Amino acid sequence: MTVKNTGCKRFFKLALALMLTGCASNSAIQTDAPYRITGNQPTEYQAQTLTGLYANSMPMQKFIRHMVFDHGFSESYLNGLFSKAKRLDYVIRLENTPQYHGPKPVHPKVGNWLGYRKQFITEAHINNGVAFWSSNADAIQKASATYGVDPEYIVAIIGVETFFGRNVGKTRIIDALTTLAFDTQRRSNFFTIELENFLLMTREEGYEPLKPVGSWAGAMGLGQFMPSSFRTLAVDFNNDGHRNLWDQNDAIGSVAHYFSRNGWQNNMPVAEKSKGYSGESTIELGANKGSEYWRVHPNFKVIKKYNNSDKYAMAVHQLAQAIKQRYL
Ligand SMILES: [Ca+2]
Repeated sequence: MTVKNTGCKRFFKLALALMLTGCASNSAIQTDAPYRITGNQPTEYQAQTLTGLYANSMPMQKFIRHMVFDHGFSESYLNGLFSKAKRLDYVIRLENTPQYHGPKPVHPKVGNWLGYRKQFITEAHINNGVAFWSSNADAIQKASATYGVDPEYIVAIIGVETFFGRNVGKTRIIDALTTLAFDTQRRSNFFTIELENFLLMTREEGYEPLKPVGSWAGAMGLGQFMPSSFRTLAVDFNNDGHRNLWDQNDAIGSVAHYFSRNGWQNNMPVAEKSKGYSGESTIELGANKGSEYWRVHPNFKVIKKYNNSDKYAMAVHQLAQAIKQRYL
């Protein structure tokens, strides 16, 4: 869906580091719910006035008024909370870097398709995908059956997004979204709405609002859901009463739900290689010499709903096929 971006260089370095250390278990994956609070919003944020880095921000003041009048938040709570928000220079830099541009945050366009492919169709991704599938076989089978989504695509999305939960991002979501909403121009409306959804999410789900971390663009958990998608599409798949996208089971169910709601057709083709351009359903991927042509099916467009890039969708497709071949 969603959006994310942690920056592929860092991703690649992490993947490389994991390969070198031979880490093939799921031990690095955080599966508990460290961000949850119980009861209502934390009271320690109460403040009469807005202080900190956003003390003089007119858009911030306007946003707080909106949250108070339209969603019934307490003004002193929001003053206290946003007095602790940080403006992150690296987030501004990433947002203003042309290679990250798109209707939503997307993966950076690193080189051509073959260069992009190399980052995700790796032995480490395939082996760790098989391991992730094996250790979550029941949840993946149940999600596939419940939502009618081929299991290998659930696994591959989580692999491409976060290397199976090992790279869920370290940026505080409230800082990322506050910075993007009030200190950047291009997609400030989009991110203001996501910040609104984030606050609603923390209230609805009982999350401590300064705790959740994720990508620089505000995407969370193993499937990197933006707050608006979290609210509408995340599911409590392990039936513990909470939606927690940092939990493997909930993430697996939520990714399958996302695909289902966006029109996935179970057991139907996604893409096949074509000799040349053959009509509207053909995509062209730039390779070293010439181009690759692929005939794509409706399911390919469903993957693009997750991240609006042909390269992204093709990487998910090829990783899914490679993992399936080794798993079965
Ligand atoms: Ca749950």
